[in-house]
Amino acid sequence: MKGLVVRSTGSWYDIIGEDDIRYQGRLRGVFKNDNKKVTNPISVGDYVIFEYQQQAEEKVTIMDILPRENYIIRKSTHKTAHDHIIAANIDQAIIIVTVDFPRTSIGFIDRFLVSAESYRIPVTIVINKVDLLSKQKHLDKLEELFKIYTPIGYHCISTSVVTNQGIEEFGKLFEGKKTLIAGHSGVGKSTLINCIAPHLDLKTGIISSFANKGKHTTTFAEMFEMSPGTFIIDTPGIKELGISEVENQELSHFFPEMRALLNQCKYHNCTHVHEPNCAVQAAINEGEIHISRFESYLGILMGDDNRK
Ligand SMILES: Nc1nc2c(ncn2[C@@H]2O[C@H](COP(=O)(O)OP(=O)(O)OP(=O)(O)O)[C@@H](O)[C@H]2O)c(=O)[nH]1
Ligand SMILES: [Mg+2]
Ligand SMILES: [Zn+2]
Repeated sequence: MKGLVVRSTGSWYDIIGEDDIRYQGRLRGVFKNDNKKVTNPISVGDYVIFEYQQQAEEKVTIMDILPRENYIIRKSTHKTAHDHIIAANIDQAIIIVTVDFPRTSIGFIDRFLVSAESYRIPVTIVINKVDLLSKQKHLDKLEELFKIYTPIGYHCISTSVVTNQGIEEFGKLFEGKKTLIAGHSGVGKSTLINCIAPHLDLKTGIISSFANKGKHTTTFAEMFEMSPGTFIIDTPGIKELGISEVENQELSHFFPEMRALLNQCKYHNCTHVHEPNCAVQAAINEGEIHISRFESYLGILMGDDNRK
């Protein structure tokens, strides 16, 4: 039977079969080694083919995985460890970020956007916890985020579950889609989902006042059906995000504002760093490309972001 993986805890996978029954599956032994580079050969959102085990009806064996339309992958922060597929076959991704409590860096946002752009997965940027922003420097940062990302085509919303700001708009993003929710631990991913789908009653955590960081309350990615045909995937907080599987030569294709200029560079294989008559450099000088975006580009290019 064919099924959709909705939860994975390492060795067991929760699968919704075509018969709408929830099964627990394990991987066929030999299959496990097929894909050596990732910690999880199967991720939430994967479609799989499974067979019943004889002992128990609800325990099944996954025989095969169907080709993925797309996926978001997190490069491991440990050199020795493998990459991790966060979710597969999604229609859109929402990155939840915070100016503070905890702080989300621009570099992190940009690396997430690159990961999504490599499959042309649409991303909305949700800036949560704006109720906590009283200092002018924080309010300036909030404004800056809108200034950086709105002109290059990313929909940005600011939200607060305390004042309800932006929650209605947030709730409208999901209808009929399969949506991945990602971001650092403690930014309010599960809390925001609870706001628009209280029946899910997801566990949420507090922020450590000492480190000003989340405590990794959500431990496994899980897909929920909010209403028929509308799926939401809550995920554990991502600490760092290295970029995997993107060649230096193609990196600028995943920055939409650079992509638009690529055919105007003198050299077709321009890296936009040192070449003469580079349209990207010209746009930076004109203030048309935000310098922070170029800094992220360079960071990824140079591999100083746990890439290697
Ligand atoms: N002030 C304020 N607190 C919020 C807001 N949204 C979430 N929080 C609080 O932030 C804390 C962390 O929220 P969670 O929803 O557990 O965060 P998470 O992103 O799911 O974290 P992980 O599961 O660890 O990845 C909780 O104490 C929430 O009540 C908000 O808009 N304003
Ligand atoms: Mg959570
Ligand atoms: Zn160039």
